[in-house]
Amino acid sequence: MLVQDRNSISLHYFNMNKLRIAIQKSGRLSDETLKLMSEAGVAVNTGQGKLVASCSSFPLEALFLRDDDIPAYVNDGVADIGIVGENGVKESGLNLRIAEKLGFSSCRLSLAVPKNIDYPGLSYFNGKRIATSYPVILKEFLTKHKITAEIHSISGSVEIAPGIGLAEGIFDIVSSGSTLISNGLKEVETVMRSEAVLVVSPALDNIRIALLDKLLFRFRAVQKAQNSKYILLNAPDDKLKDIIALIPGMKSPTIMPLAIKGWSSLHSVVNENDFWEVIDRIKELGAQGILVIPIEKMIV
Ligand code: PRT
Ligand code: ZN
Repeated sequence: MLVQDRNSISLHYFNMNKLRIAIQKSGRLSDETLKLMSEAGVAVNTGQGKLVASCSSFPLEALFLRDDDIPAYVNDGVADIGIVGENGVKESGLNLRIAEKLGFSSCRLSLAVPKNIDYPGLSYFNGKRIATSYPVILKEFLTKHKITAEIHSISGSVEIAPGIGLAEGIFDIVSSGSTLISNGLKEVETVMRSEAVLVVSPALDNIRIALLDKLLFRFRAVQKAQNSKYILLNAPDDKLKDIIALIPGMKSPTIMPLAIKGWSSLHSVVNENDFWEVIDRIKELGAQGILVIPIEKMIV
C-alpha cells in the first residue's frame, strides 16, 4: 500500500464519528482478529476484496491492510487504532502506544543456525551473514550485544538462506519450530516474544477515546472469559472452607445446601492456567460431581 493511498483514505473518511481500526487483510492475524471483534459484538461486514468495511453494531470502520502497513497508518492517524503483531510494531521503529496485549498469534523471534554447528554462543555471529525479514529488531539486538554481523534483508523464505549459501544464520519468527527443523536449522537465541497487540494513534479526539474505552472494555471481557471456566461441584460441608480457598470466585462462591444432609453445591470460577492443578486438589478434598462450563463474557 502506497502513502498516496493512505492519504486518499484519510481524506475520504475524515470527520466521521467512528473509530477506524486497521486490521490485517489476510494472514495469520486476520481470523483471530475478526473472531475477537465478533465476540465483542463488533462484527464487521467483510466482503471479498474490500479495503474498508463498516460495522452495524458499533460506530466503527475497519481498514483491511497488509500487516506491515498497519503501524504507519496508525501513527499517521489514518487509522485510530490497529491490531498487529508486537514484532511488526517494533520493526516499524515507531513509538506507538500498545493499549492491550490480545493473547493470540503468539510467536518468538529467534536466531537459528545449521543444526550441525557446535554453537559457542552469540560470538558465533561475529563476521557472519544473517538473513532476516526483521532487520531493525536484529540490528538493535546485535548492537546491544556488540556483535558485528552482516544483515541480509530478504522478504520471505528466510529459512532457506543457509542451505543456498546466502547466510550462516537466520533471524526469523518461530512458532512450533517445525519450519526450522525441516530446513536443517536449530534455534539458538530467542530475541523477543510477540503476540497480537492493539496499538493506538498518538492523536485521538475525545469521541474516539471514549469509543476506544468501550471497545477495550468489551475485548477485556472476552479475554477474561476465555481465561476462565465456571465450575460447579458437590462437597462435604466440613471441606467447603478449604475448597473456597482454592476457588474463591469473582467476589465469593455461591453455596447452596444439597438435599443430603452435610453436603453443599458450590459454584465458582477457575482460571484456565491453574485448572488441572486446582481440579486435582479439590478432588483430594472430597469434591464430587464436578462440572466445568465455558464462560462467554466476564465483567468483573
Ligand atoms: O500479507 P501480510 O504482509 O499481511 O502478512 P505476512 O505474510 O507478512 O504475515 P503473516 O500473516 O504470516 O504473520 C503475521 C503475524 O503473525 C507475524 O508478524 C507474527 O506476529 C504472527 N505470527 C505468529 C507468525 C507466526 N506465528 C509464524 N509461525 N508469523 C509468521 N510465522 C511463520 C514464520 O515466518 C516461519 O516461516 O511461520 C513459520 C514458522 O512457524 P513454525 O510453526 O514452523 O515454527
Ligand atoms: Zn507482512
